[in-house]
Amino acid sequence: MNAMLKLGVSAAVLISLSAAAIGQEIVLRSSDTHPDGYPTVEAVKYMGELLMERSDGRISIEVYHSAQLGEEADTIEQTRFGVIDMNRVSLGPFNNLVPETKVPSLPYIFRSVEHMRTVMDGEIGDEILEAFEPHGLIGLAYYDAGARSFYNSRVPVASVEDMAGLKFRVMQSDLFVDMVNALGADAVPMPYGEVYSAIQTGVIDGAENNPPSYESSAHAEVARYYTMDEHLIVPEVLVIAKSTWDGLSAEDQELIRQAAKDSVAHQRELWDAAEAEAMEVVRAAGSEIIEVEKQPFIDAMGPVYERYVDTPELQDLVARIQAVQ
Ligand code: BDP
Repeated sequence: MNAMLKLGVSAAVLISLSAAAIGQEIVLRSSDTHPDGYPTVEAVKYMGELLMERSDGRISIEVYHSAQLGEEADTIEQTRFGVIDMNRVSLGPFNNLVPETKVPSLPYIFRSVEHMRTVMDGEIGDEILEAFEPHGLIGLAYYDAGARSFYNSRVPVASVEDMAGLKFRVMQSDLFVDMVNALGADAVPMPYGEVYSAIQTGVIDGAENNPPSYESSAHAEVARYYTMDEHLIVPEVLVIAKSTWDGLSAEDQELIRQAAKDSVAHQRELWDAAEAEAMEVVRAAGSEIIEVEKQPFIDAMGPVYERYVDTPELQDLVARIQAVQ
């Protein structure tokens, strides 16, 4: 090695050492309500590995899974104020805060998971990500959450009529309360972590979620009738606090954005496998899976669309989503 080169190498080592010494290593704390091993948790960990590699060990992510940092409504607030750097949440709990998120949270807005992926991967998805910024958050990427269906502890619901009088927990969004009411049932908004004991003690009859959540939350143990009405295909979103973001260099922002995008394909692969596995597990454990005709459920949603798609901008967004092939 020639002398100049040696000098260059040792200077570089020195600079990176001193950067570490004065605390320029960036550790992003990220929240998730799901347990370790769940596809969203694993995807953010994977994103952290990509970042470590691409930043030569300078940027990392610590994932706090299993709601260690709190229930989603609270962690969203904490992320807005920069107490938590990153958060992986369903779009649903953002509905009251970011109006644009109501559209992909509408029942039956997507014809299939494939349709959802095409829409959210395109410019409509980007527009909705950008809508987070005025609320103190930067939207980084979407993950899959499959389709959500109703489950309960009392009756095998096989039609809209069977929903009458049942009490279902929904995520904390007015839109989902009205969705359940439109089906003739009662809605109880409640944090995810309280649902198991609420069903067990009979405070509610059931809830609604995708198969991996139905299984990993152990709700299947207390609510064995799972009706495949697939009313919501609402994606998950990964956000970062705007205050954290604004403290990063443009290069680091780009590294983070790209690593988030690059974790999506990995999450989807894990998702597809988790969904198939969850169905097997709950079936084997005694859940009754009930196939239903979806059209009457779709037809009942008219009033929800009328009420929530209430501005020309949201109407246009709905029309554009429906037009995507
Ligand atoms: C799961 C979502 C999670 C929500 C949960 C819920 O991944 O973000 O908190 O549903 O129903 O599918 O609250």
